[in-house]
This record gives sequence, structure tokens and C-alpha cells, in this order.
Amino acid sequence: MATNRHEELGLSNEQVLEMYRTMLLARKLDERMWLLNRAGKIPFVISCQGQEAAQVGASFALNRTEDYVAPYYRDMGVVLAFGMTARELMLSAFAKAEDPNSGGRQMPSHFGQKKNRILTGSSPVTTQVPHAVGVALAAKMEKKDLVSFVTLGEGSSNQGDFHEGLNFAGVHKLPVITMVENNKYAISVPSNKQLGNEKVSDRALGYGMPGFTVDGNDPLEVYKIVKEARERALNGEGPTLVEAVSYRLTAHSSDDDDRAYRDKEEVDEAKKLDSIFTFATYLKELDILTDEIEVQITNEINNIVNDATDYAENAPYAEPEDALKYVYEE
Ligand SMILES: Cc1ncc(C[n+]2csc(CCOP(=O)(O)OP(=O)(O)O)c2C)c(N)n1
Ligand SMILES: [Mg+2]
Repeated sequence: MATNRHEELGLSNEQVLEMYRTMLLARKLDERMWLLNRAGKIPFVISCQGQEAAQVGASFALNRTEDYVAPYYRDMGVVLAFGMTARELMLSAFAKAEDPNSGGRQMPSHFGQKKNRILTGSSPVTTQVPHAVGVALAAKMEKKDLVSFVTLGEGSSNQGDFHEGLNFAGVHKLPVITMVENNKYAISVPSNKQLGNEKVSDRALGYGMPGFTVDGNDPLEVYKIVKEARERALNGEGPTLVEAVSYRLTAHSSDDDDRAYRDKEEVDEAKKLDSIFTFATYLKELDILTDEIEVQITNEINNIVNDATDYAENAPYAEPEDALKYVYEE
């Protein structure tokens, strides 16, 4: 019998099952999007695969009805946890008018949804960091009990916005949690060719904040560290840098062929640590994910993914004139 680690963290069996369900939904939606792309039905996919545990573990440690998130393109697990629906994600993939992220303008995975406090992101990577720091500054000035949570890739952590954002957050002790999702690659560039030091989290020292490197394949470890970071932030102790290490299981995007720069053996090795399986094993060993519940969750998710696909495929495109909207205030 495995030790019950989630109870020590104050998580109920229902909560960890919900975590698993959210991770699996992200994975299954992502897998469907690849099929749709290869069938010529949607133009582009950029995957969460391999990063679901970090995304969902962190999100469950936040207050999902108060906190703000500034996710990056791989964060399907974060936006699902914060209330974006499968239908909405598919509407975005199909570039349909009803897509809350862009009204069908694309790019997919450029998340943004005001009602769920998901900040709109830009295509240049890392621009979300100063934005999230700004939200944290506003929360501090307005004395609100919330934190701002921002994510990015390890490659993006080498960009100036990261330094500017984290330095400002450190100086002003702002309630912002930055999570670098280290998936070992920035497109074709492996992390040892991106970073002069071993750990992204070591940089925290230079910004006057605590930094932690955690196993990004373990949702409970990520949950714990983000939960503690949130408590410190609400106590006025300022920001935290978290580095969640996992592996990018797919090519960079549907337009990339990763066979050009990494061996299949390396990918196969990483798949052994895939959180979708390791977390399921943990839950099975504790008899929380029983055969019966597994069948039920699988069926339920299949239905959600099928429904989202059908709904989005049949939904109308935006009117051409709509392209003129949302640039200037009307
Ligand atoms: C400022 C900027 N430079 C380059 C790009 C092109 N680009 C898009 S994703 C990416 C790789 C980012 O790698 P990483 O931060 O590790 O994130 P990952 O894709 O691995 O999750 C690059 C270079 C961009 N979008 N913005
Ligand atoms: Mg990366």
C-alpha cells in the first residue's frame, strides 16, 4: 500500500480524483486536437502533454474563484482548472466565433477569459510575467486577499521580461507566484544549451525571493510548494519562484518534427514518468481510483471530448466585419 501523501497535505480523496480527472481531460482534449490537425480540420496544436501534473497541481493550490492566472500556451490544465470548458477550448482550436479567447481570431492556446480571471496573453513569450506582476501590485495596493500566478517555459525564463518582472516583484514584495514549467526543450534547443546554471530556481536568490525546483510529474509535490507560496504571499511575505521539471512529450507544435533533434529513446524514457500513469498508479494503490471509477471517468471524458469536438466543428465562424472589433473602444 502506498503512503497517503495527499491526506498529509489536507487533500480529500474527492479532491485528488478531481485533480486526476482534470489532468486526464487536458490530455484527452490535446490528443483529440492532434487527430483533428492531422485530419486537416484544425490548423495548429501546441500541447500540454507531459505538463498536466504541474499545471493542475499548482491550480488546485490556488483559490480558483479569486486568484488571477497569466498562463502560457501549454497551460490547458491551468485554464481547465480555472473554469474554461472543453467546448470553449475546441471553439478556439476550430477558430469559431464563440471562442471566448479570441472570438475566432486564433492563435489557439493564446488563452484569455475575463470571467475566470485568465489574463489575455501575447505571442511574444514571457510578456505575461510583467502583466502578472502588475496584477499582484494592484492586489497589494487594493489590499485584496488574492495572488497572481504566472507560468512560462524554461527557455522563456532567459528573456528580459522575466528579470524585470521578478526583480520588481522582489523589490515590492508582491503576491505573485511564478512557475517555470521546465520541459527540457525550447523548440529544438535542450535546456543545457539555454541555461548557464543548472536550476532556473537558483535565480530566485538574485531577486530576493525563495526558489524551489520540484518534480513536475508529481501533482502533489507541486500542490504543496504552490500552496505554501500562496500562504506566504497572503501573509505579505512576497513572491516565490517555482520550477516544475517534467518533459515535453510531443513535438514543440503540430508544425515541428522533433525527430530532427532528439532520439526516440529519450522520449520513450520520459514517457515512463508520465504523470497521467504515475498519478493513476498512486490513486489505484490507495484504492481511490477503483476499476469502476476509472471506467466512469474515462467514459465521462470521452463524452466531453466528443461533445466539444462536434459542438465546435458545427459552430459558425465569425463575421468578416468582426475582425474590426476590439481594437478601439466602442
Ligand atoms: C519573444 C519571442 N521569441 C521567440 C518566439 C518563438 N518561440 C515560440 S515558443 C518558443 C520556445 C519557448 O520555449 P520554452 O520557454 O522552454 O517553452 P516551451 O515551448 O518549451 O514550453 C519560441 C522560441 C516567441 N514566441 N517570442
Ligand atoms: Mg521548454
